[in-house]
Amino acid sequence: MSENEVPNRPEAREAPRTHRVAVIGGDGIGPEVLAEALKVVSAAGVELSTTYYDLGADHYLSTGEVLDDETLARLKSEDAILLGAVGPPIGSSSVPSGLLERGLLLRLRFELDLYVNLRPFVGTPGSVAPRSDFVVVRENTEGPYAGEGGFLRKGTPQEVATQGSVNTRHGVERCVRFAFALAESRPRRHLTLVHKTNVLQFAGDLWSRAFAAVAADYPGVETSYQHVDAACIYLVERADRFGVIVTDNLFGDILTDLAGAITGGIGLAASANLNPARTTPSLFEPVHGAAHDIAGTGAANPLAAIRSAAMMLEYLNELDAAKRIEASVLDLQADTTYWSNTWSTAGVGDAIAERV
Ligand code: GGG
Repeated sequence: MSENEVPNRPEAREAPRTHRVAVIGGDGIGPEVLAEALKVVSAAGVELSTTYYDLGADHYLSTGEVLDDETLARLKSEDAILLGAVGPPIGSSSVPSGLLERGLLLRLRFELDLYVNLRPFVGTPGSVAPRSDFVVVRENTEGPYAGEGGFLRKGTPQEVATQGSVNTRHGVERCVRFAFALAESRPRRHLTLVHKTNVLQFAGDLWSRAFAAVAADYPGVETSYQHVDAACIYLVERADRFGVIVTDNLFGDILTDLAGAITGGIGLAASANLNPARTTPSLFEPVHGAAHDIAGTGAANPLAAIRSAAMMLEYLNELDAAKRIEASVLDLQADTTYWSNTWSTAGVGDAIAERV
């Protein structure tokens, strides 16, 4: 090769791969916050091959089905799933309560074995916990969400309702192991188990023993334990003490709404429903729900959806784009006018897209 010849580098590089992403806007503000998330992904230079899945309340009302097997099979063939929000307006008489959440969101978590629900929180200026930087690892396929229970003598004055909490050694241990590995990879190698072992003596005992057993494999990770009620107080008063929290499905659901509220608002809280073995697509969604009261008004904050999309890009190995989106979110939050509460959904999306 002569001195002036250009080496054949472009051909040597792998052609950029287009990621196949299922988009489930869902209900309420779901579709509008996802539109902003996808705008930002595109501005970050990542090409997605998106397929929109019309699922949620309207789909149920027109077809009588929440998620049919054929659609589930198509979803399983995607690289990742981006979901907005699921749930009918509160008090809706046309959709039975919880049908969509259980039939769509929980079914996807169970069928795709998305056993880790990862929810990162970084305190924003002016929030209750401005110096906090922690991650909650919520077990995502068991606990009271597994659907064990039923009614006896329903509709009579003597009726009984039971709701079991399913805790398998396999399910708990794999989630705890994920949390230890995550804690080990972070600068502050600290992991807190949150449960209610003093009262929930069976589930709590299994969680404690699984936690202790896995801890032996991670001598470099400092550990602690808190009852869930005490953890609520610590989150409000000293959230900067936490590094990684691992907890069961129900405690994790509740704690992460609180975590969102103390770090800048639920409109910022992102999540990844992960199958760490990658045998099925993982699912990314803002922690907030459908918020029907503000749907269509332009008042919904799309940052949680945008940050969830960044988590999806990280999962898809688009690390540079994911980092630029996260940095742009922090940059916008440093702009004092952002906190004036007058930004529209599209305005926030545009501001992030420009920065990215
Ligand atoms: N994007 C989150 C969403 O739609 N949440 C509705 C809900 O009720 N989720 C319950 C859960 O996360 O377990």
